[in-house]
Amino acid sequence: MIIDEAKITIKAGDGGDGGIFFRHEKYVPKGGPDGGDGGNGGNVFIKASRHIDDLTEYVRKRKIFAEDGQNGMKQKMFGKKGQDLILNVPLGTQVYENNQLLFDLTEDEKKILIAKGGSGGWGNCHFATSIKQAPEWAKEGLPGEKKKIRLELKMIADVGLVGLPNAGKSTLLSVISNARPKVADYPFTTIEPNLGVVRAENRSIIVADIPGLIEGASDGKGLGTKFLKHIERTRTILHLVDVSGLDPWRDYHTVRDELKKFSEKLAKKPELVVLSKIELIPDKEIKKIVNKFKKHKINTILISAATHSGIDALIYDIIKHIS
Ligand SMILES: Nc1nc2c(ncn2[C@@H]2O[C@H](COP(=O)(O)OP(=O)(O)OP(=O)(O)O)[C@@H](O)[C@H]2O)c(=O)[nH]1
Ligand SMILES: [Mg+2]
Repeated sequence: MIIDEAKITIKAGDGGDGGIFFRHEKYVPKGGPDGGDGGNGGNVFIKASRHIDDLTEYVRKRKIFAEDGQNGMKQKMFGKKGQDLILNVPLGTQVYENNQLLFDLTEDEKKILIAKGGSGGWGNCHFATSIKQAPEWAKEGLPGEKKKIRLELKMIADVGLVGLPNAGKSTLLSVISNARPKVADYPFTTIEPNLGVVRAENRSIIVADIPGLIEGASDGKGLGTKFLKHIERTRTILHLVDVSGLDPWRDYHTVRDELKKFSEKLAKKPELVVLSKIELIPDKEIKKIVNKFKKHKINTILISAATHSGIDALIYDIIKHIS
């Protein structure tokens, strides 16, 4: 299962306290102050990596603390700095605090500072004055930042497949990409999103296959619309309509309505309409369906994943569309 959300508490390290020490010299009971500074606390960073698939790690480990800085020592020795922590997260992770988006990690290897370590306090060696030559105080280290954050993974695919259950989305993904999703003759075969990479014309295009939508999905029917968030950031929607269904034109609108209800932004995305399973019905019938779409100024692409008819042309269209 893909874990696409995690709530964690992170805390940067506290700064070490400044040291209070005095030089020990022969015949001088209390030499000058020589307490060193405390070390800074370790910072917490978040780093995006395309080699990480999901947020599982942060569901198991909910509290993450960076190391504290050590206290200052005698002979003006600095306390050791606390070690920084780097949390590796999948590419496409968003970081929220109090439901406000802080960072959107869409760039591989990008590293952001999420909690700053506290500064170490000054040792008493800084506080000697001509009047007070043996100060018995130093500064305490400052606390490290603490935050409760929510990590949310939003995949970044180029193309998102949508359609009713059984439209043939997963079959198409298995034909055009390296992915081998489960395919079967019943609705909701796909219950988790699948990603596949299509390689063509020296390009790699990431295609996301998500569970089918049904009427009322936005009210929670079927598997609901929660998976649509995974294709909110794709450049193009590929809308698959099964021509062997009772009323493909209506099926098309059922899905469109759910997309609109989910988000205007998603509904406004460029869409390629693909009529699938064309080997199942006579050409005459297909022509009628194509004309119906055409009347409403919607161009369609015809394919059969079973016979591979139209597949190369479809891949070409996808490349043209996202270039
Ligand atoms: N005849 C024919 N059958 C197809 C074609 N493409 C897919 N199918 C069949 O249609 C059924 C559903 O295919 P899937 O790829 O699982 O459909 P899906 O859209 O991913 O369905 P969900 O995951 O349930 O949303 C399977 O039995 C496929 O074998 C096609 O081009 N021709
Ligand atoms: Mg499927």
